[in-house]
Amino acid sequence: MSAIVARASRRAARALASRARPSRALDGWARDGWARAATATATATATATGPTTRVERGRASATSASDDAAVGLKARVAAALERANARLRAIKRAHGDRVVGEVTVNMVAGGMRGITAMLYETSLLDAEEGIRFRGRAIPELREKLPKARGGEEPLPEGIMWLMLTGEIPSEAQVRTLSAELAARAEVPKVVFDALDALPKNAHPMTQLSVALMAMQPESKFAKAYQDGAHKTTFWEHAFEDSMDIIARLPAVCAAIYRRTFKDGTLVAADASLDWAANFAHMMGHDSEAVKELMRLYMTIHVDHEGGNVSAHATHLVGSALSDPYLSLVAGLNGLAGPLHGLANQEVLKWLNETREKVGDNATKEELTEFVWATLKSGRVVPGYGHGVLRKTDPRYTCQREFALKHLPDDPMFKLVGKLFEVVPGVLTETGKVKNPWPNVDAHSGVLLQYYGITEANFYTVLFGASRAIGVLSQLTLSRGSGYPIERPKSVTSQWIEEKFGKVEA
Ligand code: NMX
Ligand code: MLT
Repeated sequence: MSAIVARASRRAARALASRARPSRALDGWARDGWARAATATATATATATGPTTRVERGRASATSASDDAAVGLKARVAAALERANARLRAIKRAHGDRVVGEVTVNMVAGGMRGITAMLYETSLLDAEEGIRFRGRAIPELREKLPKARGGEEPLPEGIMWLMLTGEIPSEAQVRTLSAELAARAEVPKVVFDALDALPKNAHPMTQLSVALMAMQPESKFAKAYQDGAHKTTFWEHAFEDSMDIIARLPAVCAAIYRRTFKDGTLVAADASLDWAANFAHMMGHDSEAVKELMRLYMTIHVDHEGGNVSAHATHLVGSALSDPYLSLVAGLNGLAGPLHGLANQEVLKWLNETREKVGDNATKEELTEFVWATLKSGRVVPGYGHGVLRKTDPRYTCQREFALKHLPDDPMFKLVGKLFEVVPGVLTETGKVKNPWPNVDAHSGVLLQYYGITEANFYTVLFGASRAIGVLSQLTLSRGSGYPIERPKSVTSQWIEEKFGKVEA
């Protein structure tokens, strides 16, 4: 196995060497970052070829990772998996027969809400406090994860590293990862051909799905499986596919953006930039402010434990050993639903509708009336409510903090703030909404539109690019821990009556 890691590191080093001369002038961060990344990758190669067993490599990694990027991500994942698997075996031995919870008929008939039924390591959602990534809440991560030089928001590469390894990466490790992603970023031509075959008005999420499917024939996981790979190596192939997909997403998504909403000309990648900044750049949005927003946006949307539709769908499909391309597309197609990720586009449309109807200086009474009108027309209030959360989403709160700092006078931001004062009251008054507070989608569009990304139909693609990092990280870990095919039991309504008694309709 160490040979595989070593091969991967050598490949990355070669790719880095060939790409380490971006045509545009590099700023200090980038020049520094590239030089250090190339050195780090070379060192990773040496480290990975050294120890012969997984355990030895894990130990060697543990000593050097603290001070440098000397150990590449794949070797750190190997070491983390080894620890995690030993722990999981011990947990099963000690607690395997313990009861986690009870399942009522209402839970079975109610979208499985409240049923704890899945292992998912990258993040955990608390109904009151919100999401924690490997035990760490968003404010802590905003402080501790590495940032771009001069930037204040975390780099999404950092949270990816954290989710895959459980470790906060050093700056050097994150720069190594940025560089490795840049080295893998070339998108095959077939993707653009597939996009060109679609009508221009195909929804951007449909385009994303098709683009990823066009890349699927390149799956290293699928090929390795067909070539008879041993199951203990599955995670390595899943990791390779995941890295390729994440690396290519900025170019793919930017192409979708520019062909759907701009003149169709593509902006070349700037390999000196970090992943999120390059994403903004390829979309054609080059200000430092947009790059900072993209870093924050891509960090906070990555993961929301395992039960949400996109994570669960990816996890489920992956459990059949469908490759990461097939699995991710399943998840993204779920994200494209209006009760899930598409809610961010719905929010912006609804805010525009609100503004048109009641203007910028609406009173609370006028806004209350408008919210009731939305409900009475049989629609939901987008951006409010949640299947698990019972308080304001901390992802909403951190976007509000960003807005207070960068766009305090934006009329749309003010409208979002005013709605926060009336929507929870109205939803509570309905007597049925379990969580009347805003979720992540209530805020994201307002930040994007402020910086000129006004095309609401594109917003879920941005969510999807970020979510890919989370669900593919877990997919890699799931294969590394040998999770079985997922297959819960379903029952018929007749089965329920036969078990608990016949009822009169
Ligand atoms: N507006 C109107 N009605 C709502 C809302 C809302 N924002 N939230 C919940 N309800 C209704 C829900 O439709 C259900 O009605 P009924 O019994 O008539 O079917 C009732 O309240 C009970 O639902 P809950 O148990 O509170 O919520 P549930 O867990 O079923 O659904 C959501 C969670 C997120 C799907 C729901 O709150 C919703 O539709 N919100 C609006 C869409 C949205 O913002 N989605 C994004 C979620 C975050 N994300 O990115 O995925
Ligand atoms: C998410 O980010 O996936 C959403 O908040 C939905 C969820 O957690 O169910």
